[in-house]
Amino acid sequence: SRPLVLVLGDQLTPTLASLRDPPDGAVVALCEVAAEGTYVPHHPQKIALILAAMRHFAAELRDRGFRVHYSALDDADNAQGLIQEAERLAALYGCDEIQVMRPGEWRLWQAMHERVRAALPWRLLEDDRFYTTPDDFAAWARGRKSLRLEYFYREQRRRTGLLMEDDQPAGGQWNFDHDNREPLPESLTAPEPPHHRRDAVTEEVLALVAEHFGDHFGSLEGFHWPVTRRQALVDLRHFIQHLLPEFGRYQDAISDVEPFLFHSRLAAALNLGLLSPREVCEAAEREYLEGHAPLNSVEGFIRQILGWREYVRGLYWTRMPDYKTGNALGAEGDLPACYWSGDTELRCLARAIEMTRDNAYAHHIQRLMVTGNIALLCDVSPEALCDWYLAVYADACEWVELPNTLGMVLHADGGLMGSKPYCASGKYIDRMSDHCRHCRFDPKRVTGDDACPLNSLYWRFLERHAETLSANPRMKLIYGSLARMSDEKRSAMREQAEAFLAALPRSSAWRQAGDV
Ligand code: FAD
Ligand code: DLZ
Repeated sequence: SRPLVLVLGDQLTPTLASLRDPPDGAVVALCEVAAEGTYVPHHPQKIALILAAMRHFAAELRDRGFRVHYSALDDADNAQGLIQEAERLAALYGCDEIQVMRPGEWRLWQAMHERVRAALPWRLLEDDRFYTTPDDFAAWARGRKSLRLEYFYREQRRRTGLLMEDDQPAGGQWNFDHDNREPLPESLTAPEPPHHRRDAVTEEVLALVAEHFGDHFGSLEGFHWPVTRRQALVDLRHFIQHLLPEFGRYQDAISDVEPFLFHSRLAAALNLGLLSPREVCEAAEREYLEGHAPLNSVEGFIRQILGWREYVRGLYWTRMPDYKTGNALGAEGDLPACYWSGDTELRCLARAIEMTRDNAYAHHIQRLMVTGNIALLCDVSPEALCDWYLAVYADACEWVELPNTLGMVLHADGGLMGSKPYCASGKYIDRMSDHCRHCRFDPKRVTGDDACPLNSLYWRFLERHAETLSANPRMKLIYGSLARMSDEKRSAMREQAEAFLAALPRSSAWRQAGDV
């Protein structure tokens, strides 16, 4: 056979199933296409990362002896859609089938499936770069009433032997989360991330992206993403040596000035395939075994990759396409316009959005407890919020973005993923960050001009969803507090929240919101 092996922008791994034993006539194709750059208005840094990494990877494959066709974005004959471009190239090279591995998004998987029996057939291969396949997840989920991460994660620990001592978890516990909730001390600063050299290929891509996508939300200036495996390994080493020991302790902390804290920034390289989850988890485990990093950090980190990352992927592939239509709390609001402009008096929100604009990055707690929580409290619809998260982060790909946003943040899957919504008031932000000190609002006040809006929004949210949430055992305590409040207090809070929402400008379309 003479296949066209299509390698997608997030499949940049030389040991890919589709690249293992190519027949003599095989042509490997990587395709830059306009459709992938615009189906949501991706952050320019995200587009630049993917295109620069694709170009470097194509060169690497050529060095390894593959016959490679690279479609550049501004090639005159580029069909500008992945399916169309692959079929055009297959015809051009006289190929008799197109091979591709499972992509990262359902919409592409479906489009490929529709062509399995076409005259020029597509052959779809499983992506084996993860610890688990969707079939493994389906087998684990079969017959279970609840699909909690904790049980999935324990099974993966046993299966892989990571942080296991015989059949027991290292340190005698599966979970050290109670050690991982410290706010940042005032004097502590986190080490700067590595700045990689930009070669001519990367410079050319940055210019191309500035020209074609420069009007998207986000700045290109602070581009420091690793675009080759070698650069990704530098980031991994930096994390292991300088950040991992403190990763656990400050995992939930939020800072007004530090965008990255002790987080790894490795998600983008992992998702593109520049790093493998195995090498990253094993590198972290080694630090524990050699006594360089404490168990709470190493376990916390491995849980994110071996646990959460695999779990959300399994959920995505076994629940799509219905998963995407979930809206269990009936949220119908548009996105607050400040998610594009940064123009808000809420200091925590403004800083999370400014950091997102500057870095195509916000750490997990900013995504969950700031931009996520505020969207939840403002009734933002899953569709509007998911499109935003998919656009603005360098590591965003739907298989991981959707369960996190729709499930974890918005509770829109009815509790499949999380047993309760992560809703929080201004008190939480005040405890975990130093934002409130710089904010015009007072996190201790619920009503009045200078009251933090998150407080009244929080109680409004609980009131509004009492029917769905009050029976939840994990929310009994908080609904008890609500029940003990006087009617006057409750209606004053309600009015305060409704006035805030009525005055909140909203716009899902980033263009209308203007530049930050
Ligand atoms: P670290 O804090 O250093 O964590 C280590 C690694 O664990 C990450 O690199 C990532 O691979 C993995 N990880 C951590 N948390 C999660 C999680 N909840 N789900 C899956 N993997 C996880 N992650 C993405 O990779 N792409 C996304 O599009 C994405 N969208 C998100 C949207 C929302 C609303 C939320 C709440 C989370 C989202 N996450 C997403 C998960 C997580 O926030 C990011 O993986 C993390 O912030 C990336 O930064 P880091 O590499 O410094 O992570
Ligand atoms: C996000 C993205 C962008 C901006 N551009 C391309 C591209 O030109 N070619 C490509 O193959 N992939 C691109 N991607 C990633 C895809 O949108 C998509 O997420 C993955 O290919 C799914 O596996």
